[in-house]
Amino acid sequence: MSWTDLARNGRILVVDDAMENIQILHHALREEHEVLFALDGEQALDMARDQQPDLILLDAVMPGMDGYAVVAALRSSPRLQDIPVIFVTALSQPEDETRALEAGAVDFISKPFNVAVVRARVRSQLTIKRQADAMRELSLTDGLTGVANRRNFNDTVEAEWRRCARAGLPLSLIMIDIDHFKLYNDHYGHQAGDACLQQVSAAMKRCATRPQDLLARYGGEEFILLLPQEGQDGAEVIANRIMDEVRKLQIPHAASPTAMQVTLSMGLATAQPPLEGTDPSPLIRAADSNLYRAKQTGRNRYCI
Ligand code: GH3
Ligand code: MG
Ligand code: MG
Ligand code: MG
Repeated sequence: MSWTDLARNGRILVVDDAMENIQILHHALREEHEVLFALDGEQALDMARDQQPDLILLDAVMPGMDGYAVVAALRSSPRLQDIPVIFVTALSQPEDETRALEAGAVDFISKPFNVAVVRARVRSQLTIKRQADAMRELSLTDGLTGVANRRNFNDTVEAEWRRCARAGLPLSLIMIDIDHFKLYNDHYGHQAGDACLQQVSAAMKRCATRPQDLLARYGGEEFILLLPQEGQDGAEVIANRIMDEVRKLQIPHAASPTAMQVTLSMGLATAQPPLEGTDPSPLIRAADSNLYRAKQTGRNRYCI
């Protein structure tokens, strides 16, 4: 994608207590972007939460919650803190601008403004935002399989643990390891091994599709599936589904001493409410030791 393409088609939230100011900005931006608007600070925060805009153009002086308070609220919310904010305001003193930048705005435009300059600054901030989003996505994704990486899992499991603890919900984990994968590599070659990892992870991903489910590559040929709000029965259903899906792939494994095709071993562990403490690591250890038992007792199975 080119530099200019990156900057187009963003979703922009315009916040101003004067409708005519909103109309001017809407007119300036609507050809390239989707423009939403809010007439006060509270409405702006609600819109930001519901619509997740790529950029906010924010008036400073508004009755009730002013622009500075809106930026402060955005910056203190984990879900909203990465949305860039440009002040567009009749204020024009250096201290107004400094205060806005210190509060967390990325740019400051004084009224009256030049429309072409506003468009250009908007494009520039959208480009930076897209690049930051892409970097973040890369830093959380496993390069070979496209599933979450271990860092992503570690962050997510802690957040989900806290959420389930608060809501009185269970949380389950499935630790998954490919059987005799070293022999697979030795027999078919490392590239075939990579392709196998891709196929198996795609099949596993099809088995847990709720938005809160997270499949992560935990190590070389080891994966972990995070199932928030899922008790032991639900986790077993998903484990069986994964077994079926991978069996259906029918990936030949002529070197395996236990099966003619690629199989998995799994360890399941469930924390029932009330979830204690804030540390999911005992549950991860439990899933791991159940996986070890599945290996010890013949592979191609799950243990609870
Ligand atoms: P077990 O059934 O006990 O799990 O045996 P195993 O051979 O699967 O287990 P082991 O831990 O001995 O070997 C794991 C193998 O996975 C060794 C390593 O070369 C391979 N592996 C790890 N990461 C990758 C990868 O990214 N690509 C490929 N092709 N192989 C990998
Ligand atoms: Mg105003
Ligand atoms: Mg293995
Ligand atoms: Mg392993």
